[in-house]
Amino acid sequence: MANSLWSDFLSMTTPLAQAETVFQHCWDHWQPLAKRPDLQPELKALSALRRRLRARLFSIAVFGLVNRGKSAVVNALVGEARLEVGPLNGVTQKPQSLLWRPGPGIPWQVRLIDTPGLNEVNGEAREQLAWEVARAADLILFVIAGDLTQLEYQALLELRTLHKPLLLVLNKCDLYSEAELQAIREQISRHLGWVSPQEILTVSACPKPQKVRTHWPDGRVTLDWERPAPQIAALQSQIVEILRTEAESLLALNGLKRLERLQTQLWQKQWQYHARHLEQWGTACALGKGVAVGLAPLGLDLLLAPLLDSLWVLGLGMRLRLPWGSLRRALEDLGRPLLLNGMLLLLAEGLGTWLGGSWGNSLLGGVVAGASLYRLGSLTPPLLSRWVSEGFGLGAVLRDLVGSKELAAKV
Ligand SMILES: Nc1nc2c(ncn2[C@@H]2O[C@H](COP(=O)(O)OP(=O)(O)OP(=O)(O)O)[C@@H](O)[C@H]2O)c(=O)[nH]1
Ligand SMILES: [Mg+2]
Repeated sequence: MANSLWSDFLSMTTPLAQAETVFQHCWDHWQPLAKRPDLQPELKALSALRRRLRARLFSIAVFGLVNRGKSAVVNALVGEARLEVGPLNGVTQKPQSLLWRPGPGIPWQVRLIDTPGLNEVNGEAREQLAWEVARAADLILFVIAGDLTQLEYQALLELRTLHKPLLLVLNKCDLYSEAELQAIREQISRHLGWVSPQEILTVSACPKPQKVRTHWPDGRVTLDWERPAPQIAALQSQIVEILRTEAESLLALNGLKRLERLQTQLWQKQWQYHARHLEQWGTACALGKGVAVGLAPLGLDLLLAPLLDSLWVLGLGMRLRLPWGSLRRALEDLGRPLLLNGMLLLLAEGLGTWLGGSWGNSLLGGVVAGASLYRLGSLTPPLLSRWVSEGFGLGAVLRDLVGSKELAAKV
């Protein structure tokens, strides 16, 4: 699809509709290859991603070190003690998700994913799982329970590289006075440099039980331990605000970014699958071009060479079943190498004529023409996924989403 058509399309539709159209193009493209065993993992992931987008399922990962109250935060958000909470490190051993209805008028299904603590003893594999969840999530809640430790600081720096919206949740605020909380927030803000003290959300997901004295009508006085209600409103309203204003763009953006990664993997495999044939075909094309340019009359050979290079790009596209839109991008990317090929040919022919007249011209011209086509083939694999991204409209929609001001401020 031409660029102008894409921009018309982008201005008319919502981010999710755009993302769904791109997914549909990719899906239609890969469906004929659904039975290829080597593509199964990526095609399964593509199918799951498409289902999630269609279901409007927004994922929130709850992330942090052990014992910070991550599971308690999830319980407080859903309003029920659904996940196990406990004083020992490593209570949560694997990611667990709960569906959450955050309030009326929000058309999104929200999945809260609790993750194992990052620094659990001998928990490297579980930490890995937690990172995978964070990478797949649309929003990350990073739970802390006091001033930042070195590990938390490093994890936050790493999370920032995912370019996802992140809410910093300071839990267990019942253990601190208002002045202490303010001091902690200011200290964290100073250390991080990219979050203001007001942006750090203070909550108490599972406050410490307190002694409650009850005076009964018969004059008895009893003393009981009672757990105060969780204080989670600040976090809840912030999430609802994000869901109201940005969920659609975030869902589309995250889905498309993951699609882009899948596409790269799929095209790498596709290239490997065809590598032997492509190699043989590339060599035959290079030889054919060399002979044709060598035999063509002077002048005509200079026109023939770029024409044959372009035909080679077209042939490659047809062999790999590239979408038509990607050929335009391919020719754009290969513009410089094509120009360089032309200049090298001109030089070689000049040198050949000087050294050996018309025979020298044909011989040297033919060799350089063949070698330059061969070189084009070696430039192609790393560029393939970019060409296809453009062909499916993925690149244009991603640029549009990342360029949108409100989102750029968040991610
Ligand atoms: N005082 C206080 N304690 C809390 C609060 N939230 C959680 N806790 C306590 O902190 C401990 C750890 O809570 P969890 O929710 O299990 O912590 P977690 O981060 O999920 O821990 P792992 O699953 O081990 O990584 C429990 O004993 C909770 O009762 C809170 O707001 N205030
Ligand atoms: Mg837990």
